[in-house]
Amino acid sequence: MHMNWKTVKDYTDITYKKSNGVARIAFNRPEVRNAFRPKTVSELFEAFLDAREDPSIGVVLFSGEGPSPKDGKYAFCSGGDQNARGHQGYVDEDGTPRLNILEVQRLIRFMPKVVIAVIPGWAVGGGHSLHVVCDLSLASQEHAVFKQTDADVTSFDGGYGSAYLAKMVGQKKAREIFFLGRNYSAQEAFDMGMVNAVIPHDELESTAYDWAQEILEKSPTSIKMLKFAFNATDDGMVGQQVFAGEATRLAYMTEEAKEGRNAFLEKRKPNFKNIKWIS
Ligand code: S0N
Repeated sequence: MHMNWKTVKDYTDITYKKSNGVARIAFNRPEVRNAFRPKTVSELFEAFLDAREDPSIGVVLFSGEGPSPKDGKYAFCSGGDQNARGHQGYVDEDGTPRLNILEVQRLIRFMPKVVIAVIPGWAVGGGHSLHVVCDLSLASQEHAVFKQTDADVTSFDGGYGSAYLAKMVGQKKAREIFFLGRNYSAQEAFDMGMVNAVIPHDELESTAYDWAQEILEKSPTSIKMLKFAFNATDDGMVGQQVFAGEATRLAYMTEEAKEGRNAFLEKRKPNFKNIKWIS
């Protein structure tokens, strides 16, 4: 299907567009390898929230604009902007230190829609963790590079970025990625199981869009329940809560739910006698 992107809102640090059931959110600071500062994170949060709340959207593509006007290199994201980093976090325009990228991670993790990381270049530090938390990852064959610098800059994503990564690539490999901080190509990332496909750079965006359209042909309730089921095993009580919330929504659609509600409103005892105990 033809990509017919329409800009949702003009931001300074990101771009945000929609087309045929797909939202595309991308970092737009290519001159610093798409590092995020507090303003970037606020904009990301607002855009992801909008995509989550829009019932016409089923898939979100998460990428990075580029190439850099300075040297022509591509990036998904190089993590927290080290120029904005103060003693207590990343300092916003009001001087308040923030550590809010984890809220974006949770939005991605818990939204009932598929989020695909579309990785045109560097995925580094907190940027690496963002691709890990996405449901799927597609990487540029020529330009994508994966790297964890957390241990170089005294930073550590002890949540999804590391522990969930280990579920994906295995404990030994995840520890190697963090402890040595080496560069890994798209093919190496694919071979260790943290990337779904390696795509020629010129076809990356259209392939991601095609994957999104393929997903949009599936049953939305199935996709949503499957995502939350995949999550639940690693997310403890919160995973159970999110899965159970959707199960409650399904229960609301039954005849017995109507009887329970009507009985309360009509101030009578509910009559569930006609409801079968199906096994
Ligand atoms: C990405 C790298 C490997 C690219 O190397 P390359 O291609 O040689 O380019 P450079 O010449 O190094 O960079 C080009 C220009 O871009 C600037 N730049 C790059 N990355 C950053 C950055 N992260 N912050 C600020 N500027 C950046 C360069 O300075 C250069 O600019 P000029 O042209 O002016 O010299 C390489 O650049 C690299 O290693 N970058 C740093 C990667 C890094 O260490 N990132 C931070 C890791 N930590 C986090 O992400 C924190 C995570 C986090 O936020 C968090 C964690 C836990 C709990 C909460 C939080 C939270 O904040 O919420």
